[in-house]
Amino acid sequence: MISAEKIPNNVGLSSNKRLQRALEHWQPKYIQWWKDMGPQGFQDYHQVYVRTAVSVDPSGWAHFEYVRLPEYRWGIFLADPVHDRRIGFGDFVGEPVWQEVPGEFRNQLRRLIVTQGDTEPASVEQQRWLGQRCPSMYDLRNLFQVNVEEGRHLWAMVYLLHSYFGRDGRDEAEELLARQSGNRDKPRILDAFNEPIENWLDFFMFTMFTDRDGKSQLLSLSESSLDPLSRTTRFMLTEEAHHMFVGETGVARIVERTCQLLKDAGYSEDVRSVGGIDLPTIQKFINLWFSLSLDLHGNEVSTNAASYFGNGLKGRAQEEKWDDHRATERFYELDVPFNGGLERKTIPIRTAMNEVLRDWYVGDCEAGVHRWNKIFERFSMSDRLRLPDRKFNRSIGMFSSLHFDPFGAPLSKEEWERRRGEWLPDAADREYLLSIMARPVYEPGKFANYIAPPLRGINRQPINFEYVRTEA
Ligand code: BYC
Repeated sequence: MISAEKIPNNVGLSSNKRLQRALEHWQPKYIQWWKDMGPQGFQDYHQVYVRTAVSVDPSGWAHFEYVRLPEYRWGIFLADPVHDRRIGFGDFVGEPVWQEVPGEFRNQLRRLIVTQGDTEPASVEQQRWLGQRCPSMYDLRNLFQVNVEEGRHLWAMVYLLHSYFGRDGRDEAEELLARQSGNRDKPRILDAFNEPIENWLDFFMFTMFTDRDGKSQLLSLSESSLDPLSRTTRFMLTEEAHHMFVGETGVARIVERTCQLLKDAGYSEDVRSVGGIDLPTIQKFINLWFSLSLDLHGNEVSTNAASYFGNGLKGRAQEEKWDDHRATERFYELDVPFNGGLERKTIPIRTAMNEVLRDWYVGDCEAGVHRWNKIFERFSMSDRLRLPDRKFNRSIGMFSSLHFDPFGAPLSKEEWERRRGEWLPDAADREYLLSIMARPVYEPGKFANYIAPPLRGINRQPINFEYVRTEA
C-alpha cells in the first residue's frame, strides 16, 4: 500500500486517488528495478549520508540524513507556479500556458517526456558497478547522491506520464523500467546511455558532459507551454547542478593530482609509472564523452525540432534572451558536407533548433574546460585540455558518415581507423585505469593516489567524515 505521507511531494498526492493508484502499481516495480539495476553491493548493509528533497524551498532542499539506499524517499516536486504564465515562443506565443495536454500534441509531448525519462534510469544502470572501485568515501557518497537523484528524475517523468497521458502513460512508465542500458534487444533510447561507464574517469566525464546535456535539454523543456512539464524540469535543474559539480570537480581533482605528481617528479616522469592518470588519457576521455554528448542534441537539421518549437513544446535554453520568439524570420548558417569539403548553408532557424541548443551547450562546456586549464596555470605548466571539434567522432547528424580529427581536419576511413586510438580511449587505457581503481578506498579521509582530495566536505562536514557507514 502506498503511503502519500512517505513520498515527499507538493503535487497533492494524498488527495489524488488516481495518481496514488498508478503509483501503487509502479512503485514496487521501481524498487525491484533499483535493487537489481542500481548500485551493486550497497543495497542492504550500508547507510549513505544523502540529501533528500522534502520540499522545494531552500530549507526543505537542504535535508541531509543517513539512509539505506532502497529506503531513500523519492519524491515528486514541481517548482512554484509563475502567476499568469504565458507561452514564450512558437506559434502560440502570448497565450496562457496549458495545464492539460492538448490532444493534437499528445504524441509529441509523450515522446519528449519518454526520451527524457529514459535517460534517468539508464544512467543509474551505467554506473551501478562504480561503488566497487571508488577513490574515496566522499566520492562514493557523491555517486550515490547522483544515483538517487536520477531515480527521482525518473519519478518526475513518471508523474507526468501517470497524470497526463492515461493508459498510454502508464504503459510507457513500465517500459522505462524494462529497457536496459546496453541491452542488445531492449536498449535505452539515446546512444550515449548505452555506453559502459566502467571507471571513475568515465563517471566524472559523464557527469561533466552528459549531465550538462541534461542541463541544456531541461532548460529547453522548462520553457514548454505545458506548464507541469515546465515546472517539473525547473526543479530538476536544481539537482542537475550538483551532478555537474561532481563531474567538473572530479576531473579537476584528477588533473590537480596529475600536476602534483609531475611536479614531484621534476616534470620528468611518465605519470603512469607513479600511479597517476596522464594528460593524454584525460584528453581522450574528454574527446569521447564530449562527442557522445554532442550526439544527444540530435540532427543538425531537424523537422522534429522545428515542430516542437512551432508548437511551443520545447524552446531554446533561456528563451527570454532571444528577441524573435516566433523564430519565423530568422535563419541559421551552418557548414554542411559538400563534394568532399564543407559548404556554408543558410536554413530557417526553426529547423536548426537542435543546433542552436548545441551551440549553447558547447559554450557551457568550454567555460568548464577553461576552469580546468587554470590548474595548469597554477602549476606554471603550458599543457592545456581542449574540446575536440564538433565534427569529431559523431554518430548522429550529417557528420556521422564522415571522419574528422579532433581539430576538424577531414580524414579517410582508413586513416581514421589507423589513428583513432590516438584520440579515443583504447583497450590499454581502460586496462590501466581499471588497474589503478581495482582496490576501492573505503577509509574515511583517504583518497586513491590518482585523485586529490576535495577542497571541502559535503554539507559542511569534514572531508574525513564517514559519508557511507556499514551496519553491524
Ligand atoms: N541517439 O530529428 P532528430 C539527461 C534519433 S540528458 C539515438 O534530430 P529529435 C541526463 C531520433 O530519436 C537529456 N537516436 O531528433 C544526463 C529520431 O529517431 P526516429 C535527455 C537519436 O527527434 C545524464 C531521429 O534520430 N533529454 O537528462 O529532435 C544523466 C531523428 O532525430 C539520437 C532529452 O533528450 C541519439 N543521440 O531528437 C541523466 C530531451 N538523436 O524517431 C540524465 C528530450 C536523435 O526518426 N529529447 N536520434 O526513429 C529531445 O528533445 C529529442 O528527442 C532529441 C533529438 C534532443 C533527443
